Amino acid sequence: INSSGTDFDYKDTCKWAKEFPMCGEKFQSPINIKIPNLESLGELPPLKWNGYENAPTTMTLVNSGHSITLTGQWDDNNIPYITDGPLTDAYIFEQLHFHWGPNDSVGSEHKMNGNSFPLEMHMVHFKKEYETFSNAVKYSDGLTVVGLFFDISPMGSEALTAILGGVSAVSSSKDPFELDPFELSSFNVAIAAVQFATYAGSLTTPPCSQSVIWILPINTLNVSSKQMKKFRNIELNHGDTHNYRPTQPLNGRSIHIFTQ
Ligand code: SG5
Ligand code: ZN
Repeated sequence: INSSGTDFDYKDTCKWAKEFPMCGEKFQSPINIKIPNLESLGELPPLKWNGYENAPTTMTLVNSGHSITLTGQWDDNNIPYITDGPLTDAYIFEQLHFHWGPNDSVGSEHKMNGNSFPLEMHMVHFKKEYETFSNAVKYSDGLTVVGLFFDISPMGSEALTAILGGVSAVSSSKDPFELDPFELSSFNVAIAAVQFATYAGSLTTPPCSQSVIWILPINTLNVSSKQMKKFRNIELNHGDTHNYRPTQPLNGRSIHIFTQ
């Protein structure tokens, strides 16, 4: 619910721009990433994950009505942040959440060579110099979101198990659920030594602020069918059965590639 008392749904995402004008701007997300067309950023330093091995003191899962969102509280100096790669400063971890759909052929927001994945996870970070997430959203380099793609595999993913352990408590409830704290490093370990695509875009939900440096590893992690079933059981606002926005026009932006 925004300040004018309205909310958005996924039934007609083209209507978002009527109430949220930035959703109609030119450099929106998600996009389709065509791998053969990428330009190389050359010799970038590897992306660096700092403090991801630190477990938080508390960890909370909440159903926002648009996704499930995981947040944590870390002691001073223990808070996870990323640096280097295409980034010019430290970006502090804010939250992670997921996008999915009613069946395995859809769900991810970004596409790779026109292909969708059943699940996409977003690790949202804000630029340290802007101090807070809500302030950082006002700047074109305010946020960086690392998006991870998941594909179906019988084994699923251990890291998802820890999150999904709390999902039944929030599937039909807006009450926050306290998880047993765990470190987030399993996700970045899983994408060690892979290539990344990066481009400038927006939040994929209203208000669609064009404040995001997107970082997308070009590989997939595993999710089992049983794990996907748990995502699809989460009750979203307005009876939505998916929470992905369709891909948006590139409008001349370049997508760069780099390796860790
Ligand atoms: C917004 O952007 C919201 C997120 C929302 C993303 O700015 O942030 C806030 O409102 C600050 C609290 O919503 C929440 O965090 C709800 C608790 O994403 C989601 O988590 C729901 C999909 C959109 O982010 S994205 O561009 O990475 N998809
Ligand atoms: Zn997202």
